[in-house]
Amino acid sequence: SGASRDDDLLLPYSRARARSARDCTRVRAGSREHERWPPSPSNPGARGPNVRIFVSHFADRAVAGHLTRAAEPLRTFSVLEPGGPGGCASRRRATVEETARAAGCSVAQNGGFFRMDTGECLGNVVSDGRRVSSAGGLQNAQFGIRRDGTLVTGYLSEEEVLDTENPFVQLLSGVVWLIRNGSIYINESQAAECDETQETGSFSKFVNVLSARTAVGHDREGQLVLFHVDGQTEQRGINLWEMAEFLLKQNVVNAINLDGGGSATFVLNGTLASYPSDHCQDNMWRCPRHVSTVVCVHEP
Ligand code: M6P
Repeated sequence: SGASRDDDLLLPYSRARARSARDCTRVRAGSREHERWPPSPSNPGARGPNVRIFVSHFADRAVAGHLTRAAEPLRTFSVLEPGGPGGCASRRRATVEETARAAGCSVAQNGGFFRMDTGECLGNVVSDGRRVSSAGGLQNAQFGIRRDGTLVTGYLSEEEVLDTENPFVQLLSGVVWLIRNGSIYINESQAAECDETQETGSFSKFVNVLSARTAVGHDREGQLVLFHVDGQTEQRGINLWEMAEFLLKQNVVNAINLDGGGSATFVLNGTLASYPSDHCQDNMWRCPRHVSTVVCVHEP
């Protein structure tokens, strides 16, 4: 939709309210709001990722999850296509375990959003230097690493995604920039982002509903941070405000929300280590969903 805010004011109330998508305008050129974090000095003695398990109270609910930190993200973090290279082109879907085992990830979670009916990877995907999916300028929260190790979080025009001087080596798209430079940025995200990238419902339902959630970002030391909590849409889990507040307390400086709900999956050394909410064919059991891209922590 090309309608501007001012146009909205001229529309009859019902028509303005009926618009399902906000700001799904393509930004091809120029600069959009984002944050850059300089690469931290390399530390050859650094060990593998630090994985912490928590069962924490959010309001009165106990919710279980994982917080992972990894040093030297340029050398230890990859965005992976579903089932390996070529997965986005072939609209493949795979479990996080399948994708993570093949790539040797010590920690892996589901990553970007995808179309549940077609398997299409949504948004930007740069996987180990290969650009395999494009947002086409649609505005959603991005997280990426440029060739020199700079961590980039926020909004990017298509021109900025395609930069060749210091290109992205890893990049993926979420929905909602949770934390910008140490402050919660959810209201601003709701005004700025295209909400057709998520299929949960209205943008405010997507933000406020209890669900399983995942996120990616970085802390004040320039370490990569992965976050995961178990849940079940509308019954268990946390909303985006609760996730952002948790991450702020963990010294996270910038973070974006990745796919959640039945897609939320945490895999440790190739083995499922979370309680996914998706049902198996037999409704009594839960099965890890076949998802799209994966965020992976691996050996340097
Ligand atoms: C479908 C099924 C269920 C799942 C539900 C919610 O009905 O796949 O098993 O629990 O979707 O999925 P989500 O939390 O991803 O919205």
